[in-house]
Amino acid sequence: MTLQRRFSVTCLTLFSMLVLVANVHAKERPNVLFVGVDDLRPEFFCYGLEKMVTPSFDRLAQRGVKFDRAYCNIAVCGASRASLMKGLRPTPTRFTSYLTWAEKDAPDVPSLPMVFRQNGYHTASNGKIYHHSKDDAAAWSQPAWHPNPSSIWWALPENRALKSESRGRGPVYEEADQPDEIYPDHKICDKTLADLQLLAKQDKPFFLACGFYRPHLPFVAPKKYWDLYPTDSVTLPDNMFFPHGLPSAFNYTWGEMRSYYGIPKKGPVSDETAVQLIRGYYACVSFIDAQVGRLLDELEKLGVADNTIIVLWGDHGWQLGEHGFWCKHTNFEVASRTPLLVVAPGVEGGRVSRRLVEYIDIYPTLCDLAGLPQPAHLQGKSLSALLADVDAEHKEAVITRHGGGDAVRTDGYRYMEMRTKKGAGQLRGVGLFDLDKDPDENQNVAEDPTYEEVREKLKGILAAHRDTWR
Ligand SMILES: [Ca+2]
Repeated sequence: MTLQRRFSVTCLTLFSMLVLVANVHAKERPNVLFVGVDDLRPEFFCYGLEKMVTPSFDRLAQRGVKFDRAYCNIAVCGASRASLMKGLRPTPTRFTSYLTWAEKDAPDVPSLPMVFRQNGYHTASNGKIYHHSKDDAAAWSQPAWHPNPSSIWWALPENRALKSESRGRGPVYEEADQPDEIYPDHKICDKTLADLQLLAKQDKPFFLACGFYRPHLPFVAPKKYWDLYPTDSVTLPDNMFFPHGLPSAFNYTWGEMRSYYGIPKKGPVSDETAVQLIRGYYACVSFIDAQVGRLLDELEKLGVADNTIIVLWGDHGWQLGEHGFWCKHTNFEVASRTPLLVVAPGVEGGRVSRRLVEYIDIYPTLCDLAGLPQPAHLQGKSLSALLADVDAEHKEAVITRHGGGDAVRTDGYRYMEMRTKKGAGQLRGVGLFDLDKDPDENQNVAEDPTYEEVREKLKGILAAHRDTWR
């Protein structure tokens, strides 16, 4: 063998060893299963709601840390998702509506999946992660996948006909004795299972995002899930009224649901309809829970469960009749509080954190858990200290905004302002709730002199936050 040939062979061997080491190192890095569920408020058995049949969400809570007080940063789909995925807060001009494009509102900073892709991960997205299917396309190693647009939404022909006759958005709910397999969320789960089977064999770690459509309206789920919640088991909230003493600037007309067939254009829904809507929401939650169960089973079957981080998030809360409201789009507790479950290698399961956390904290947390550097632009704070010690210090307040409203939520209070110019203009009204005495936010105490000191402190936190918009 010539010297040159021997040198080449040596280099090749060294290169092969380096690749091998790199692959072993890459493979040792944890995978990520990133599960988003549209419009999912923490309506689970493990969040203390005993009527809920949510064994898979509860299984995640047993395997990981349940965040009891997690909040979205804006209670509307597209904007909340863009904020979470970019790790940036919404402002009056950035991440403002359900039509938000993350790549247009924050073009200069990498998204969460982009950072994983840049660090050697295979990244993939199935179902609803961003509002727009083509948003942030460069972040994915394979094209983002969605069910066929003609895929079934309502199963019953008469309900599909109502939609095709252009009566608004179609029926608001459907209880049909049909198999899970025909619905888009089951298909999203199937595609994710197929990806898991391929990706588990690869040398690279994966970041696999799976976004489910339900329990977003319309509340369409197979009958067997409706049967879990008989009509006589459902109770209406006891605060189906606008909070006492709160300025009318905070009123909300939930136009999203009124655009569905069967919902009045003005005024409240009947109690009978309210019960059916709540049953439908619960049925959708249990339907999605069943899909999440299939994902967890597959991770175990493939032998990758112990090396896979799992994050389960909604994108905001939902008003199920509280305050006389339906849908999201407000800054009340029910619209901004969200589920957040985190499972990760080395993190002891079955624990609960009561610390206030925000969805912008998810991005830096995943960077930490995977050992990736946090990009400089991030505005959230990693939850890694809380995953080690659920009582660790985190943050004094979380901030949620929507439209003209901004709200700060501390351990014991929620302070809200409503302003003109999408929150940047003149003050239209102030709300303050004492959450120890009034956890359902039924009595505004902003004008009560007893609370003057609290109100001024929270007003200051919000003013300082507003300064960051400039
Ligand atoms: Ca949503």
